[in-house]
Amino acid sequence: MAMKEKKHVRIYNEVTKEIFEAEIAPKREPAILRGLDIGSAREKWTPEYLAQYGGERTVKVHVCPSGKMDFIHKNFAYKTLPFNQFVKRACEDIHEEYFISPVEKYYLRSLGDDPRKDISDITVQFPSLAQDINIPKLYSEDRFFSSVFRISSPQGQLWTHYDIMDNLLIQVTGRKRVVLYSPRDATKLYLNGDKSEVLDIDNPDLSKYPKFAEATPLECFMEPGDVLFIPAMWFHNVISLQFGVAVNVFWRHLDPCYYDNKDTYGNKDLVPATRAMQIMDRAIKALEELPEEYKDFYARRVICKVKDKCYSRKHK
Ligand code: AKG
Repeated sequence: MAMKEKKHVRIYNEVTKEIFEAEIAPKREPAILRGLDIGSAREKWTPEYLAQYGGERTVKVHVCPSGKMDFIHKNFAYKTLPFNQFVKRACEDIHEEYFISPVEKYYLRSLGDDPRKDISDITVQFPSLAQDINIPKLYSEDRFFSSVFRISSPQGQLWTHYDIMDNLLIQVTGRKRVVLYSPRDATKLYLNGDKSEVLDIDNPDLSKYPKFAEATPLECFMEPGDVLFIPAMWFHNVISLQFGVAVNVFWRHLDPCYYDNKDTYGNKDLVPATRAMQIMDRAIKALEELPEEYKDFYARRVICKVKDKCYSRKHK
């Protein structure tokens, strides 16, 4: 079975907050925002500069023998390194000092001071570097949730996942490819929590994941200075084509009552959604008490009911 042809993310130039709020965010589709002022970081953030100004603060990083990180078979380890050491290693092809292999790859998703309680905010964890970046204020500042460093070795690939908040991914240095899938493709992505089990999106095993062929990929290649708007729940898979530094900002675009207060990553499902999933687990348990043919019959009825009542008219 052939996979669907890739579509391309729409590019907008020199967008203002007014245009973003009136025309782009309401579409609920990813968009590349080009020509925004992201500050002097774009020129300044060489590996040497990052190492000097990021200093010795320790960071927890993913270390993987190959670029393709596999969350199912856990082919990576979490290791702690001083930030300057990490940057040095992440831009090397072959390492003199290493954990697993001389060609291992590194990936940083920065965390808060206490990752269980604190939210990543680069102005708190990396104040001198944060001065160099101008985060485009396309959202109301009182909605800000977190700012996260994403620093990757060349060929580092992050699995397909979704977040529950709106997001601006600011590519500061290095090129990367991002492939996105609509929230409506959730049923074709073989989800395990917030992640897709289909790791090799370019050569998927369609005998194991046949429905993946029906998902429609939306692709973009980000250049330094590009900002990608990733609306909440849009799945994204990211590969760094070069050593690259990005900062992403999440903000709460919905009423604060929806969000789980214990969410430090911006990826815990909204409170009513978590409740619905738990109720569904209980419904499944109840169905399992039935003889096979009744279970099948009532499962179909439950699905019909959920579809009729809950699918959006726009997408039925
Ligand atoms: C995000 O912005 O949510 C990402 O997952 C970006 C990952 C990356 O750019 O490395």
